[in-house]
Amino acid sequence: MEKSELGWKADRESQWQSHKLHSSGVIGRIIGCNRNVAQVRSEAGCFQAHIPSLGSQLNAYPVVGDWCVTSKPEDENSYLRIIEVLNRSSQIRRKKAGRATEVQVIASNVDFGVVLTTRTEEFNWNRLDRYLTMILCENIRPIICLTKADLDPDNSATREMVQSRFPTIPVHSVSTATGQGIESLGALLTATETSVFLGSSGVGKSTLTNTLLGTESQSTQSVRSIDGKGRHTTSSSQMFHSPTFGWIIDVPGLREIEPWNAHQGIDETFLDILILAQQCPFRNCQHEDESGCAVQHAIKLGQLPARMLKNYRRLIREQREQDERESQQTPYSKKKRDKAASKSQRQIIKSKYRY
Ligand SMILES: Nc1nc2c(ncn2[C@@H]2O[C@H](COP(=O)(O)OP(=O)(O)OP(=O)(O)O)[C@@H](O)[C@H]2O)c(=O)[nH]1
Ligand SMILES: [Mg+2]
Ligand SMILES: [Zn+2]
Repeated sequence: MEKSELGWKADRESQWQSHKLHSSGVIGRIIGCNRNVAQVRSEAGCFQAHIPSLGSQLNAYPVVGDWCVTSKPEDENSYLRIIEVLNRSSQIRRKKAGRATEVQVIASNVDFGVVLTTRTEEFNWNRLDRYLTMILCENIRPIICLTKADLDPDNSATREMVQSRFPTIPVHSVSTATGQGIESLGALLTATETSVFLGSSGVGKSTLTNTLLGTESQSTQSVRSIDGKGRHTTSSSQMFHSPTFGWIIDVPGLREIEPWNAHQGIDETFLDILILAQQCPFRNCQHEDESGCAVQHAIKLGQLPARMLKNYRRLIREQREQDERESQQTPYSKKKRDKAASKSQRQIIKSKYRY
């Protein structure tokens, strides 16, 4: 398989030509990670590589989707050495579950971030907001996929409800059981690009992966009927290739989703609040009980759901906590984080009118 089929883009080639390891190393893409072994796919074939421990000299801890420079493969059974992880064009990042303030990269070099969600009794806006925040703070095109449409008799109303909240993001109702929406979703994906499927356990990520691949590559499992929760069938991330739909990264469902360093992603996801806030009399309005607050006014008029402000506030609070904890850990990291939020709020608001 050629590099371009693996998702290698032309702009990487010139960088690689002048890379210090150009003559001694081989380019490969990490298509699977399980504990400390990675599957690496290169033009020469598919190989295994040991993932060095976290404290090693490697510039980044490799994840699925990464391009890396490896030692030259000797034979099919020998393990490659990962020498360097190349700069990522995008990454899906969250705060590692648990107490430590550390980042976990879930997938990298992704072109499409497909968020899968399904309508149970109440629509879970909070999870959708969080997944979109992770996607929108990166150079990744978002797609929302409402799964198991066959089980939602009002699926077209659900789609419209979600579409009106996110007017610029493609929203598709799909069912792997009836085939509804599969074709129109597939039409967005391209043969040489990479999509990551994100969503709670049991939402149907692996089933949709299999449907698009036309194979049973990933195992799937029915959801516990009592609480409707999945069982975490997929336990490690893996990337699959379809000649039509390109690379699909199927990841395990995440229980805790706290986006990492995601100020810009929050601004993009909660654009409605950002626009209203421009009319608040105070520049640093917290939208609580300040007089004349345009956000609170919109809530009173029923133009903005109160839960949206609640989710927004929670995300902002988490980001502040991350910033504070990180600046305690390393004095310079705060500066780095601020710089990472590259697009200004003004630019984000302006971009709304591009569509
Ligand atoms: N009725 C119906 N069931 C579906 C559909 N898609 C998936 N399912 C079922 O939902 C269950 C869970 O699907 P999976 O694909 O394993 O879910 P997952 O998101 O990969 O879950 P994790 O790997 O645990 O993160 C399986 O029993 C599927 O058969 C659908 O469109 N309609
Ligand atoms: Mg799965
Ligand atoms: Zn306000």
